[in-house]
Amino acid sequence: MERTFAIIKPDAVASGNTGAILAAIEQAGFRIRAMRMTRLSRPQAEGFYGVHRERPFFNGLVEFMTEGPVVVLALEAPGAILKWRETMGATNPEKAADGTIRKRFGTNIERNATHGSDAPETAAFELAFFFTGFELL
Ligand code: FUP
Repeated sequence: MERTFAIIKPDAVASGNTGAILAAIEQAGFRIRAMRMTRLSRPQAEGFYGVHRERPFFNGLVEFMTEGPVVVLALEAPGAILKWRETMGATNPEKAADGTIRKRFGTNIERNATHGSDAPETAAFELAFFFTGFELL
């Protein structure tokens, strides 16, 4: 079993797609191990996306991620990290495969409905960023 970290981003929460995305997550075979609706502060969003600090899209990304509530999730499945990346589809919804979450619910490369960890180290960092050890037991 492997765990990964996911976010249902402000665009998808605001457009009323939280439930549909949770259903897609469960239908894809993930077990939801922890989940919380929250709202990211600016320092939280800047810290979470710290690896992108020097990128031209950083400020827009922080603005977007703080504009409204998000749902943070710990997902479990065999090969969860890669499996969740495949279930989400490409970063740019226009390039994402049919049936993927970003294709179904994303708008553009910034407002792309969901986040997923890209490697074991980032999954560990991101899960610990939002959940206590007790919540992940
Ligand atoms: P991903 O791992 O698929 O979420 O994609 P990246 O780590 O490359 O990018 C993280 C987030 O930055 C994306 F989800 C959206 C945002 N982004 C932009 O807003 N513009 C870009 O050109 C690239 C990424």
